[in-house]
This record gives sequence, C-alpha cells and structure tokens, in this order.
Amino acid sequence: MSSDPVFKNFINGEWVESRSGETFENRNPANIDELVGVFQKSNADDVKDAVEAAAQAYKSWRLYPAPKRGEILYRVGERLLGQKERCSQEMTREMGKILAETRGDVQEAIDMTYYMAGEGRRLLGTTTPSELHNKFCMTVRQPLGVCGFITPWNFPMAIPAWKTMPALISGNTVVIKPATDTPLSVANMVKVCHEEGIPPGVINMVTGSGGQVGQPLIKDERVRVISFTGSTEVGRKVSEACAPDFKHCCLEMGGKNVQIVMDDADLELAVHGATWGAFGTTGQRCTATSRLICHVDVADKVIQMMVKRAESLKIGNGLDESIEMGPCINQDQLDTVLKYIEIGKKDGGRLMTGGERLTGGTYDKGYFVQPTIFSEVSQKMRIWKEEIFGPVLSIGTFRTFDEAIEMANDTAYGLSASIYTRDVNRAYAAMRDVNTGLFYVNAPTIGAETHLPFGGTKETGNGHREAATAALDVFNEWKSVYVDFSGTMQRAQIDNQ
Ligand code: UN1
Repeated sequence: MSSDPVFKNFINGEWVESRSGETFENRNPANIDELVGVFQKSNADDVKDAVEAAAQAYKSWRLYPAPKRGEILYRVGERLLGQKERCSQEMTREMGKILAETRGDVQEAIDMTYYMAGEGRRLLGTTTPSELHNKFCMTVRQPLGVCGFITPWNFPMAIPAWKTMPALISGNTVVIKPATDTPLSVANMVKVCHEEGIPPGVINMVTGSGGQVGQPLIKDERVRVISFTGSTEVGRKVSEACAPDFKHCCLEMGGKNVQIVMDDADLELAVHGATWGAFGTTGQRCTATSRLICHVDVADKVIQMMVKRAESLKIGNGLDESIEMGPCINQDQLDTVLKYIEIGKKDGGRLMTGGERLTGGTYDKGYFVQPTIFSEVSQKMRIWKEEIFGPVLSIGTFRTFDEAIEMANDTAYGLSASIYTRDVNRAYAAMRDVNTGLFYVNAPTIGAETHLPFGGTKETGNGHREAATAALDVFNEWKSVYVDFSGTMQRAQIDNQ
C-alpha cells in the first residue's frame, strides 16, 4: 500500500472517499518530513454509511456458520503472516516504535486471529440439568449486531485485532475508527480481511477525529456495543455517551503500573525487566512500568544500574535495527512528557537521568525525549499518581513487604503489576493482594499474551476483559434455553417435588 499515499475509508466492501472530500496527513513521528499517507477526514455522514452497511451485512453474517467464519479468519491470519514484515515496517513509519516491537504488534494481531479462528469450532455454551422431569437446559451465545471500535495508536494493529476478531467470529459486524496517528495499520488489517473473503459490510473502517467520527459512532442507535481503548478521561465520556441507550461498552484505559523489587531479587533480571517495562514502546503502553519500588537495602544499587541502562539505550528512528527506543507519537505527547518532567522536578523528585528533549541532527525532525528516571518519588507527587504515557520512571522505596503492597495499590488504576523475588511465599501473597487485572512474577509489567484475559481494575476498566474467551463475553449475550420434552405443562419452582 505504500506506493499509493492516498488511503480511503472502507465501507461495504469498497474503498471510498469521505463525503466531505477532506483529508488529513499521517507523518512519521521519527521524521516529520516523511509523509506516510493521506487519509480521509470523515464525518457523521461517512459513519452513517458504514453503520448502515454493517447493519445490512449483519443479517447474513450472523447466520453464516461460525466454523466457516473461522476458516476465513484462519486465512486472514495466514495472509497477515505473509505480510508481517511490510506491515511492521509501515507501522514503525507511522507510529515510531522500533521494528522488533512492530513485528510483535503484527504478531499479536496474527495470534488473536488464529485464536479466534479456532473459537469458530467452540463458542461454547453449557448444558445443565433441569429441576423438572424430561426437560433440557442449555446456554447459547448470540451476537449483538453492529460493534463500534475506537482504537489507540500505541498498538495500531494488535488492539484493533483484539476487538475485531472476537466480534467477527461471534457473527457481529464492525465499524472501526482508527487513531488519527495510526490509520495505516488498521487499513492493512482491513485490506487483508477483505482479500480473504470477509463479505462486504462485515468490516468497515472510517478514519478521522474523535469528534467527527467517534462521537457519531457512539451515538448511532444501530451500534450495540462500543469497545474503546484510550485514556481514562476519554473513556469516561464514552461511557456516559453510551449510557442513555444502554449501549454496551468495553473500556480499556489508563495504568500506573508498578514493579516491586524485593531484597532477595535477582537484581540484574529486575533491572532488565524494568528497563523494558519503562522504556519499551517509549513508555507508551497502558501496561508500561511507570513506578518502580525497591526494598531500601537494594534501592541504591538498583537505581545505579537503572541509570546506567537508561543512558546506554540507543534512541532514534525505529527502522534502524540497532535502535532501542523510538520517538513519542506526536508533539502533544512529547509536550505532556516534558510537562510531567517539570512537575516531577518541582514536586521534589530527584532527577537521576534524562529529562530533556533530544535535539540536533535528525533528532530535530522527530519527537524524541531522553529516557528519564526520578528517584525519591513520594506517594503524594503527581508523577507517582498520574499516567504520563512516556519514558518516565518514578522510583520509590519500602522497608517491609506489607508496605510494598500498600504502595503498589496506592493508585487510581489497576492494570498491571509485577514482583521480582526468589521467595515463592511473597510471590503468591503479592499475586493475591495487588489489585490489578494482570500480574507478573519475575517478569516486567508488559507482555500480555492473547489467550489470557486482558484488562484492569479500578479506573483502568469497567469490568470487561479483552482477549481470550473473555472477549467473547463482550461481543455476545447469553441466551438461556429450556426445552421441555415431557409433553406436560410443568411449572418451575412449583412442580419440582
Ligand atoms: C497496551 O499497552 O495498550 O502486554 C496494550 C502488553 C501488550 C499489550 C499492551 N501485549 O504490553
């Protein structure tokens, strides 16, 4: 697709221009001189067309046998695998994260596609005895209809796939609004779906802003479920907008994830993990490690090792295989990171390394910032509490295990946490007592796999999970079915003697 810089919306099996005829540019955050593509600046009219197509297509797609839907998804997975390298290169160009990571992102989309293809031959319900004679009970899943997706820029293909594949295998149809910073990766996924035989109208993509595309999508009463990944601030608005017509909504939002380092930890491993957790994806993951808490006896050592590692990271254009950290996604995100660094300093955090925008040479063309570490961060500081979504790590210390757990839970969010320890008792106790949706032992806070539920507690989510079979609960409703083969009129609770 890179030979054609103009990309269109995908509605009812066709690539179409926006009704307004307006477009916007998608530029490489590592080099803003480089145009990745021109995309449609859509509005409510385009959304209406896409939802209409999805509503029509739903009528037959929901009746198409699920194993057959699975066969198409399997082929989608195969084709994506064949295009993995090109899709990864294009993702690095539009999003900035390094090639190893964009390959991982595309792989995550492939994993989800294969996983859900297999679900085509399961989509299991239950059978259970009746309290009455000669009566049979079972539960079946039924799809909801048109699903609207508002997807983020940090996992440009993986997260759209997390939503699309479980929705499609269940017999729903979808309209995707990609993040304005990363529409190309969604276009690549949609194109493959089309090429492998997903029928017209089953998958649609409308590019444009949250206000012009996202809002009308949420407001459209034919859309029965909204799945959103993004900030808690926007997620709250999405939730409120879904409430009046009881639209289901699945929200995956912020994180302030903690890594705990006990005094018995393998420090080399812990530092390696925290470096990847904090600075991988330039800290722009909702699972990123943004708080590192260390037992006082090892804190100085850990800080010294962390600083050394942070300073050795090679930063630049992620297309260069030797680069270890790319840019921030855009000017706004860079400004936010720099603003928080100032707040951290003002609030009394001790800046150990980093803190500056990178300038000079090719750095001037991108949104690069140094990996930044603050120590002596207290629980009152804003850099301890607020999600930054950048390469800024706050380090604090504790004396006892109980104190570590209290500090870990001292956050409005609840996505991911990790503990480094050699003590199995502490590992299990922390697993039980840290209030998050994801928990890791001797591994970083990032790195979820597609066959386990993904999501968080408190202000990270609204009780739903993505991935695994948990995702099927978002895109289906249960129907309880009772079959009475007694030939008599039996009354539940009354005739069950
Ligand atoms: C996100 O940060 O929005 O566990 C998703 C991970 C990835 C997914 C992150 N597999 O870090």
